[in-house]
Amino acid sequence: MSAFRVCAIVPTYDNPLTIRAVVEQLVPLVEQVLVIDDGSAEPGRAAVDALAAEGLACVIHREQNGGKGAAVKTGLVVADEAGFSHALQVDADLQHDLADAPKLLEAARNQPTALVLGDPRYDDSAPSARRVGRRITTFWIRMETGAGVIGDAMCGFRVYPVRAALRAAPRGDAMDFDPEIAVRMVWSGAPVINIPTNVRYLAADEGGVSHFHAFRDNVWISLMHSRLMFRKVMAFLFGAIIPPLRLGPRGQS
Ligand SMILES: Nc1nc2c(ncn2[C@@H]2O[C@H](COP(=O)(O)OP(=O)(O)OP(=O)(O)O)[C@@H](O)[C@H]2O)c(=O)[nH]1
Ligand SMILES: [Mg+2]
Repeated sequence: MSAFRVCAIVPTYDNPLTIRAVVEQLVPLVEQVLVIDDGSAEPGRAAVDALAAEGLACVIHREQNGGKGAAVKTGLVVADEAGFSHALQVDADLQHDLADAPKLLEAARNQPTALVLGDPRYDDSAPSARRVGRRITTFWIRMETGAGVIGDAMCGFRVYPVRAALRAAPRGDAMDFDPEIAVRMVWSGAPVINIPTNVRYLAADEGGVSHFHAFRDNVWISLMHSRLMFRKVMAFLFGAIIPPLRLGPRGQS
């Protein structure tokens, strides 16, 4: 593999109160911070433009909101074009404990082919509906990858080897992206390293904002698991005669 060069990818959709603190903490840790603005309204857009003007981040605007997954995919393509071998993905809502970022990066440096996943530890601020949703996803992930491989597939704090992430070619553009890319990378043979990390939910007056739509996003996530399970069952039944895994970018498998 080429030299270890790491950037951060921060997808953001309307995080005007928290994006600066996230970027400022990332600047000393990575070579470049890529902020992917996913069609934010004016306050969020102004906040990221200020970061670009100060040279703290490279900001890419998606003019239309496309979903978290679409934003991260944009970031992965830009990271690859810029020659980064690895990308640290971080949400823009200050939920992640960036004091743990050096641990994730160290794990990636030691095992460059690995997918390094934050394994969240929630405090009392976590809404119970989100805990339940994550337990359901964890059940499906175990069916798809086996137990003990992926600690938590939903956590948006992780390090990708960029090329392997692009080759995994997940279809999901919304909140289904995080679990789907993790499963597909495991199927492609990437080792997984799970690193415990605290996650907190900020109050609204601190800038805490979630765009997670309990109904819409859980429907997308369920459809994604159905697709993956169908593919897994087909691979199990007919693996010898159909290619069980997507091996290249979409359209090239
Ligand atoms: N929900 C959502 N988030 C987006 C979108 N585009 C980019 N993002 C960013 O993706 C990250 C995660 O979004 P959140 O809404 O916090 O989703 P989450 O962390 O899974 O959900 P919570 O656990 O409720 O916080 C944030 O940095 C968002 O700004 C989008 O279209 N929808
Ligand atoms: Mg969040």
